[in-house]
Formats: sequence, structure tokens, C-alpha cells
Amino acid sequence: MACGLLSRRVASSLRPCLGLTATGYRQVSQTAANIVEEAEFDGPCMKTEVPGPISRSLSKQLEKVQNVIQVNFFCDYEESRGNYLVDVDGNRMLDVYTQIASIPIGYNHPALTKVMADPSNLGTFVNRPALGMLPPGKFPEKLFDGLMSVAPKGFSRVQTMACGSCANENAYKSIFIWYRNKQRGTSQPTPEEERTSVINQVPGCPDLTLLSFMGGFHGRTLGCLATTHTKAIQKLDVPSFDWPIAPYPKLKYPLDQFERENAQEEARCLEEVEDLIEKWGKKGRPVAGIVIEPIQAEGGDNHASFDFFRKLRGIAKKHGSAFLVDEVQTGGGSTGKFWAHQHWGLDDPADMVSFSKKMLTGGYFYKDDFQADKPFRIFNTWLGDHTKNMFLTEVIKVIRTENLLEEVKKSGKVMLQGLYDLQAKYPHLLSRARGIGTFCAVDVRDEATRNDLILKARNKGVVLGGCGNQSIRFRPALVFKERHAHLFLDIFNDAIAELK
Ligand code: PSZ
Repeated sequence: MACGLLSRRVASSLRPCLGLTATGYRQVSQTAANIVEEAEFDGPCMKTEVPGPISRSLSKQLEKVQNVIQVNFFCDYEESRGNYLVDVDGNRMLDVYTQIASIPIGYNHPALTKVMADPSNLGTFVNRPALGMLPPGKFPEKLFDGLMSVAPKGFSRVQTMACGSCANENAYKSIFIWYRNKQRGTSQPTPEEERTSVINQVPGCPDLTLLSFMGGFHGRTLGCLATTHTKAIQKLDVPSFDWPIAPYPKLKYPLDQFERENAQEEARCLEEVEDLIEKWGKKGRPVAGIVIEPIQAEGGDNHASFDFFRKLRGIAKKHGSAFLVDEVQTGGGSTGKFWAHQHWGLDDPADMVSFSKKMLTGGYFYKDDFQADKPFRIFNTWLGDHTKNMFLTEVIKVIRTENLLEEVKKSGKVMLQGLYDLQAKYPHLLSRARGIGTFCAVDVRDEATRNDLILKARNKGVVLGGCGNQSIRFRPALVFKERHAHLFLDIFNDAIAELK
């Protein structure tokens, strides 16, 4: 599979490690098998603290023109491979965060480097077409081979976009357009509507709303931000829409011990949703749509039961509101199904499903009814990036040929069991281990300890990310196998053992 170039690079980069090795960790988990696959390493290899001296000096350089506070370290993407991210100081880390859940099949997968190396793809990479008006000849074929081949049940159409915010922003617009057409009974606006739309006034800019949930994250563009309710730092000082916000269930763990309380909590939230829809309708500000994540990720990996989502879908339908499932973070396979909402067993599919991150291109699937009725209603210059569709088609093939959804289920099981074991071992530090597939999380005693643990793990060669106030979220690539899960658990255990 590997092209020549990559094979040579593999040989050169499996150099001896001067720092810690996988075998140096105390085992809490089954021994991590020391299998060296082509195109991967046998474990982390740390040479400096992270960020190391080269990263720090690059930060100083970049600081002159950009805010670098959020830069963790600089990476060497040539040397990174599979589940391992290599930094500019030569530190090789097991990546259990993958750029906020955005690297589907690991670094430098041969199937993707092959797309780049194919001379017949050169023109597509050199020129970025305005997809809405001048798509390349390969565009329809790649859409059918790639995106449409993984369309969830009930979806006949897709719109590509550049990123997750861009996907949601345009999905929201499609919802409002759909709703107004329904209200008017025609897609033909009045002259008054046309005139007022240009000056941000009713009736051209109608007073419609979108219902979202506390703790939800749907992006940072202005429309999306109105439905994002996570941290003040993401919202402060930015004008927003006054739209209804419903509570998202706060489940108690372990789930099997709190069945009754959790069911009550979900019923309370659903009741509130219905209440809000009715109240806002009466105020003359109808709820045109509901947007929700299958698992609130940025907001703290908050789960709700499949029954909750089935009922929510029913409520949306009953009140004539569109139901948009934001799968930007959950989509692409890490829950063991291609789309997290496929776990719910919906009789009636959602109206829209948005995606980005592991899907490489942003965009959304939608039902026929949501097709814009005129050109240039849902439009921008690039409407996505065709080169990402090209990669995505290969990613989907790899997911199928390497049976990665099954692998995710297996490694996810090891991860979650390992997290249960660790929270039993360190009950004063860890709690609420949860997850589906490898989409797992655990809570840490408090925010400061959580942040400290992430840094300790990183210096031992594991990249992790936080979410919510005190959670760590695990977002490995789909090529994260059982042995990587064991290796991760061993290193994580060592990092926890060092906490005060
Ligand atoms: O701080 C940030 O901007 C973050 S932290 C996590 C994300 C962004 N995730 C992006 C995201 C998402 O998780 C969900 C469920 N919906 C929409 C988005 C926005 O996607 P992007 O970042 O591509 O605009």
C-alpha cells in the first residue's frame, strides 16, 4: 500500500528513541503489543519538555504578528505518522486528541499521500474552483463515491462548505428559508419583503428563532455563536440573537445506578423544550428549528439517552420545527457508527445533519424540502474545497477496507473499561467515565488538576484535550487500535500517579 517515498521515510524515522519508551511504563492494562506496522511507530519518544526549545523560539517569532497564547507546540507533519504526532523538537507523542477530533485515519496515511502524489490530481490541487459555479468534472463522481456513500438514512442531498461553522451557518439559513416558504405558502416574496430584507428589517428579515441547548457548541460565526452556550470567552462582547435556550440533561453516573433520576431529568428538559416552543410561538417569534449535538463535546462530553433524542425529534416534528443534528465532532466513525445519531434508532430521520472535522470538508446533508428554491440563496465563493472531497473519498475507502468502525468498537471498549478501572483506582481524582466507541471522556477533580494532568500526560508522550470545566475528552483517530488504547492507559495511569 505504501508508496516508495513513505516507506523510505518510515525506515529513517524509526530511529532509536533516547527518551522514554513504551516498555518503560508501568502496566495497568494488558501489555501493549509491540507491533510495528508499516507507517507507524512503536510508541512515544520524548526528548524535551513540551513545548521544547524550538517550539518556544517559533512562538516568539509568531508572536510578533499573531496571538500565540493558544499555540501548544509546533509540529513536524512530515515526520508524524499514524497515531503519532511529532513536534519540531523531535518529540513523538501518541495523539489521543487529533487536532480536536479532526484527523480521521492518522497522520500521513499512504492512501492520502497517494492522492497528493498522483500527477493527474495536480490541477485540482493547484487551482481552487468556485464550486457553485465552476465545479471540476470530477466533482459529482467524488460526491457520490465519497460523501453520498455515507449519507445517513433519509438524506438525498448534500451541500459542502468550508468548515463546521460555515456548515451550520448555512444549515440555519436553509431552515429559515424553508420555514418562511411554509408560512407564506409560496417561495415568492412580496416587494416589501425584498425591500426590508436589505436593511435588516421585518418582514424581509423575519423574527424567526432557532432553539439550542445550554452547553451546546455549534461554531463561532455570528449565527452559530447565538446557539453556542459553552464559555464566556467564546461569546463575550459580541452582539447576538435572543433565541430560546433549553436545558440539556445533566446525567448522573454510573448510569445504571441512576436510571430513574436520569429519566426524570430528561423528561424535565423535554418538557422545557416544548414549553419554550409554545411560548416563543405565542410571542410571534416561532422556533423554526432545533439544533443539537448527539454528545455535547466542547461543552463537556455530555450525553443523553437515545430515547431522549427520539422524543426530541418527535417534538420538533409535532411543532413544525426543523431538526438539525450537529455531527461536526461526533460524525465520521469514532462512536463505532459512521454517524452518532444512527445509534438512536429514529423512525423519522432528522431534517439535516451537519459535519466537518474528520469528514475533512464541512457541509450538511438535507432532505429534499430544504433545497433552496432559487440560485444564490445558499452560496459563497468556494462552497467547500474539492480537494477535501478527494481525500474524503479515500478516507471512506480506508474505513471500509480496514474495517475501522469495528476497530473503533474494540479499542473503545478497552478505553472505557480502562477508564472505569482508573476511576476505581483513583476515586478522589477521577469520576464519570463515559463514552461510545472511542468517543470517551472522564471528569477530573477540578479544573486546575485537569489542566495539570493534561500537561503531565503530554510530557510523557500522550496528547489529550480538555472539554467543559473539568473533563478530559479522548478523540483518537479511527486507526487507534486496542494496543494503542492499552499504551495510552498505561501512560495515563503514570501521569495520574504523579498528581498530588
Ligand atoms: O474553540 C473552538 O473554536 C472549538 S473547540 C471545539 C470545536 C471548536 N469544535 C468545532 C465544532 C463542533 O465541535 C461542533 C459540534 N459544531 C460546530 C463546530 C464548529 O466547527 P469549526 O471549528 O470547523 O467552525
